[in-house]
Amino acid sequence: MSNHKPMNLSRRQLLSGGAAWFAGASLGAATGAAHAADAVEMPFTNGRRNMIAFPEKRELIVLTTRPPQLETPFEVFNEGLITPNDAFFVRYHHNGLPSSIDGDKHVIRIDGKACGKPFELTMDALKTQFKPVEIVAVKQCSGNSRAFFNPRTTGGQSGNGAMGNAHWLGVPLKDILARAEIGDTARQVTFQGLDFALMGGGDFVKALDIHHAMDGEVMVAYQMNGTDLPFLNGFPVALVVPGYYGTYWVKHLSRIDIIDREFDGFWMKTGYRVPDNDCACTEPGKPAASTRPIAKLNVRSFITSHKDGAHIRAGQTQDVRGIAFDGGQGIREVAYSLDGGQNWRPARLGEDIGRFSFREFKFGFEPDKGAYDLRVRAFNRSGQSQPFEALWNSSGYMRNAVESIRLVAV
Ligand SMILES: Nc1nc2c(c(=O)[nH]1)N[C@H]1C(S)=C(S)[C@@H](COP(=O)(O)O)O[C@H]1N2
Ligand SMILES: [Mo]
Repeated sequence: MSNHKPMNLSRRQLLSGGAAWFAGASLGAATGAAHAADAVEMPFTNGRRNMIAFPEKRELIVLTTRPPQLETPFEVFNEGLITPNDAFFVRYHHNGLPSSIDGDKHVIRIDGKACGKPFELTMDALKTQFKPVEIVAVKQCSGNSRAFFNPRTTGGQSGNGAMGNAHWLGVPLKDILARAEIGDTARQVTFQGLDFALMGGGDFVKALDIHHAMDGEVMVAYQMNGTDLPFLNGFPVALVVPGYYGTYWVKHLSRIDIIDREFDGFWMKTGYRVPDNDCACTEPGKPAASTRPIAKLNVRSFITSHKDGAHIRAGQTQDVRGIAFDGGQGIREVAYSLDGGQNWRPARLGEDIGRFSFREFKFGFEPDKGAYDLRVRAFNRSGQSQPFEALWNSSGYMRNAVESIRLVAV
C-alpha cells in the first residue's frame, strides 16, 4: 500500500520524528484492514500478520510494532544468499529505543572491574585506528520458527523469517580489548546498547566468556552489506558473534564491560537459556533439570523455491533451490527426498562464501502426476544434522527439524 512504503529519511534524522512513526506504525497495526495494511496468513493457527514498511525497510511481517519486531517474508531467501538490508528481520526487547542516533557522536565505553584502562571509542577511532575485517554470517533469532512448535510455547510467534545472512564489516573485538589492559581476574565481557527497559524487565545486557570475546571472530561491526547498518539493525555499530544465536549480537553497542565474575543479569541468568542436555530439549510439561545459556546455531536447511501446497506441472523439470547453514563448521552435504524421507540423494551445493554463511543447494526432478513430499536434510562438517521430529523446549528455541514441502503435480 502506498502509505506504507519506506520513508526516505536521512539516517541521522531517521527517528527525529520518532513519535510520529511509532504512532503511525502502531495505528496501522491496531486498525489492520481498516487502514489497508497488506496482510499475510502464516501457516499456523493465529498466523494472520500485517505487513508494514518501517523506515529503511520494505514491507515486512509485523509481530509487534512497539518495539518493532519484523519478520522477513520467506520468498526473500530465494532471491540470493545475502539478505538485503531493507528486508532483514528486526527484533527488540524493550520499548526504550532512542529516537535518533548521531553516528558521528556515538561512543562505545569500555570499562569494568577487570579492565585496567577504561576508555571511550569514537566511531571515527573505530573506523580509522584498527584494521577492518569482513565476514559473511547468519544472524538468527533463538525463537526463529517458534510458532511451528506443538505444543506452542510463549514468546514471539515467528515463522521462519527471523533470520538473515549478511556481509559484515568491522573490527575484531579482540583488537579493541587489547587496549583495555585486561586483568588476570577477567571472566566475562558484557555488552549493552542504547536501548533500555522503558517498561521494566532489566536492560538488555548480554555476556560472553572472556575466551570467546578474545577468539578473534567476534566483531564490532559498523557496516552491513556494504553500507551503514540500518537503524533498526543496530546503527551505528553492533556486535557480530559468528555462529551464535542473534541474542548475543547486541545492537547500538555503547558499553563493553570486562568483569571478574559470571554475569547474572536477567538476559543471561533467566532469559535465553536451553535445557542443559544433548538435545537442548524436554518433554512438553516437564521442566528441564538444569539449563545453560543458548549458544551456537544448530544445522538447518530450507527449500526456498517452492511453497508448501503448491501445484506444479507433471512432466516439466522442477528446479529446486534452497539454503542450509549451521554454527560455523560449514555445510558438508544436503540430502533431499521426494517421497517424504524414504529415499535420499545428495543435492548439489553452491559456492562456499564462508562457513558462517547460508550455503545454496540445488536439485532437479521431473514429476509424474501425483503428490510429492520434498524433504531436505543438511549435514555439517562434523556430521551434525537435523532431527525428523522437532526437539521441544519450553521457550521455543533452536527449532531445526527437517521441513516438509508437499507438492502436487497436475
Ligand atoms: N540493543 C539490543 N540488541 C539486541 C536486541 C535488543 O533487544 N537490543 N535483541 C537481540 C536479539 S534477541 C536478536 S534475535 C537480534 C536481532 O537483530 P536484528 O534486529 O538486527 O535482526 O538482536 C539482538 N541484539
Ligand atoms: Mo532473538
